[in-house]
Amino acid sequence: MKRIVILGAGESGAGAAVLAQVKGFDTFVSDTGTIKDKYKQLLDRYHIPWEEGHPHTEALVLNADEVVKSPGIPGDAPIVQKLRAQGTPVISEIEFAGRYTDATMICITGSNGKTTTTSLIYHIFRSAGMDVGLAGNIGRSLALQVATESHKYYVIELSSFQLDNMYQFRANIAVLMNITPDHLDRYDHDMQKDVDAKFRITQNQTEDDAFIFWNDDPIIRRELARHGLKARLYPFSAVKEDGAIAYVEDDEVKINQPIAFNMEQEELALTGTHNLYNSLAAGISANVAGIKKEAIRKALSDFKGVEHRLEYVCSVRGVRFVNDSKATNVNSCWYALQSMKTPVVLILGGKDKGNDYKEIEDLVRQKCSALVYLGLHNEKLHAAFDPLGLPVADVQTGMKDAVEAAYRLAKKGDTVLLSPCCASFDLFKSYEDRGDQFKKYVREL
Ligand code: UMA
Ligand code: ADP
Repeated sequence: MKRIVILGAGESGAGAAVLAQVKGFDTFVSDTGTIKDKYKQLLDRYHIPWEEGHPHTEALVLNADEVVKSPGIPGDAPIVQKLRAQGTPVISEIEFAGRYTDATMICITGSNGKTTTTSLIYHIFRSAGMDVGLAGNIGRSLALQVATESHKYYVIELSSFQLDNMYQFRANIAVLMNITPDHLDRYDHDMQKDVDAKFRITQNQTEDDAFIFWNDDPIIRRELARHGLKARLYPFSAVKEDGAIAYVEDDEVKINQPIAFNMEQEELALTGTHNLYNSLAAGISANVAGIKKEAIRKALSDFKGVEHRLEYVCSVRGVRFVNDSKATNVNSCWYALQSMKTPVVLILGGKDKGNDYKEIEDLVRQKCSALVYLGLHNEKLHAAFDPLGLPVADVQTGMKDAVEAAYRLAKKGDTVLLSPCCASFDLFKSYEDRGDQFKKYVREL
């Protein structure tokens, strides 16, 4: 019997283990940390053996015929290197799950906008009554769904980490939002490695498939010239321009292919330039899948947005508070600042992933009235922004103090924006925890 070993037993690994087990493989799960109770229960329910809390046991891992690696485990982890050296295939959960479904796969990647676009596409498909599953980096294992339910379509958010170990998987509709520096710590500070990972979303695509992408991204254009794709191309842009098949003209959103579609821009539920891109990408995906225009229009206009992404919290004595905790890189903060219509007190900082703050320097100068640095190590922020001469608060203690400092610095009519440019892991459990704490302390003001 073929032996499948799964490394990591989080959302991805536990789901892959269930799929391997129901497909009749000799399945084993190894996790160096502590497996969460809900995943232990899932593994036990399917009688899957597992280990936790110590380095992966080589005798139980290296005898695998194939290994499914959780995306959070780096490719240069010692056990992965050993597997590679002995020629054992190491694949991702998505690659594994893709073998056991013939559903139409709509896959979304990019540096920013993945979750919003994925959620919006899923919302359009659901509203249109399609049989659709939601999976991937958004927090739901594809493998578990393939093992336990079946759908005609899957909308899958893919991180670069998930794309890294995909080989045969084919996206019928692939969406690439943009490519900007992120996760450089995981790619040896070599951005091309991240670019190559993202472009893997197009590998194995045929003439019958669609590739939807932002026409104005210089890196995507450069890579397109290099790759010679077979898929039909659907470039979108904010404005009508050479090559773009979808854009805004005279306040109208227009998608010209495959079926002509239009709607008033002001009817879009999501605002801001970045969200226009997300709406265009979602609208094209639905159009390519053959969803009726009326259904697309309705769903693009009644979508409720996603928590922690430019989420309005409330106003306190004339100061608006906006939670953009998911802005974990500099580019997403750029779009947040660009969409602001009032002076901004910006709360930023956290675990730096190799950030270059030059990208937002002009916008900070134009839009910000004060800054709050929130992190255990704020030296880089001081070096980047203190020269602008804005009032600054340095907070190393946590969100309560950051919210109070921002409120003190804000004037009536200002917006306090949490858009940190950084990961959250120095002071918080996750970006959700950071955003939840922000909302809690704002409401206590
Ligand atoms: N572990 C090991 N060995 C190691 C390192 C970790 O065994 O060397 C174990 C940990 O103890 C833990 C498990 O691996 O129990 C966790 O695996 P994981 O980090 O891959 O996390 P999952 O819970 O499986 O979630 C993963 C994605 N996580 C990451 O890529 C870090 C989730 O994306 C995704 O939703 C989920 O699969 C389902 O597809 C999260 C994420 O942070 C949201 N993504 C990054 C991002 O969006 O920026 C890429
Ligand atoms: P991802 O899943 O790629 O991290 P999200 O949809 O969760 O993307 O959004 C992450 C952050 O990026 C949020 O702060 C959001 O305001 C911003 N953002 C959303 N869409 C885009 C886009 N198309 N381009 C740039 N920034 C975006």
